[in-house]
Amino acid sequence: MSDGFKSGYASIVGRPNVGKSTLLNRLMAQKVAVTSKRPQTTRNKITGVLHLPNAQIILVDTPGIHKSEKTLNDMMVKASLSTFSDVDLILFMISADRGFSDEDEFVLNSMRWVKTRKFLIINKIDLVEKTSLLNLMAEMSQKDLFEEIIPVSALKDEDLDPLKNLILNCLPEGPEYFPKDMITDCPESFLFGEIIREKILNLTRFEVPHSVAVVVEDMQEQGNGVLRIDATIFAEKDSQKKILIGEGGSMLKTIGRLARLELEKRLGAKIFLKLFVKVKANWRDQRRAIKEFGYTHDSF
Ligand SMILES: Nc1nc2c(ncn2[C@@H]2O[C@H](COP(=O)(O)OP(=O)(O)OP(=O)(O)O)[C@@H](O)[C@H]2O)c(=O)[nH]1
Ligand SMILES: [Mg+2]
Repeated sequence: MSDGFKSGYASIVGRPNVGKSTLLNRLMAQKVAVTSKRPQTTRNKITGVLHLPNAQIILVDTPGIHKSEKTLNDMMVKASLSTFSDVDLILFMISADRGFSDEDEFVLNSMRWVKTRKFLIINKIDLVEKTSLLNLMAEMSQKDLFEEIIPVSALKDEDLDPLKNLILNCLPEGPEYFPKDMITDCPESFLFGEIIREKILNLTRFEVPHSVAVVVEDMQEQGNGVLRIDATIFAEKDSQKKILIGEGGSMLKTIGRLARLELEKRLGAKIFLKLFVKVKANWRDQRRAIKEFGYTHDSF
């Protein structure tokens, strides 16, 4: 351990859609987790390692905590709850435009008795008037649970250094847990699958976004500088498969083109993206399929 080096874990938790993954990406200054306007976008714990001159902040983005009957959702929520006592700091996020809702209360109750230090992040302040923000801050300070209440716009704020510094102040002296070139512990293939899934979340509606899993099956350099990626999109029903393929294959083409462009930009290489669509009935209720698709959880 080098002298005075600080390191530790901070997990970002809250109900779905408050902007947790958006904040992770902004703090990291790069895309580590996918985001979308749909609730329940994130399905795993996603780690982002922020390397600072004399410190390492390990940020853990988590699935939105919510009530649901599905095994997948149950597993997602367990993944979030499991971070509470493993981290040095909990960043509990709510969104200013929705105020403190019953769903937020549900999350808050799940962490109320956890001893870990807690900050409240009020996100999306770009969407509200100053007076309603001040009222919300006053309401939340009455809960007497948070060391800090920090209003931000994860989407619009230019400077998140004040938040970084507050997090840093909470971290103990500790080792460099991750090597300097490591920014996440997610395998590259998983992130590529997520980028494809993100396009599907943006392009489809109703049950389709939630029913989809994407698995990168193979990645091969093709010699001519082209990287070939084979990925399978799993849906739960034939009707969903039809929507994902679209008329004359048009939807699948759009998904493929948007994902390929983003992957090419990210890797600075030409990509040949081959997408397949398959049906795996009720996979969200099958522990084995959930694991196979990469949505694992330690104690699950
Ligand atoms: N206006 C505004 N929108 C935001 C802000 N932060 C996030 N969003 C939007 O809110 C939506 C949800 O963002 P995500 O980051 O995917 O939310 P999340 O909390 O990770 O959601 P789950 O993974 O489903 O739990 C996206 O459309 C974001 O662009 C913000 O500061 N202002
Ligand atoms: Mg998310």
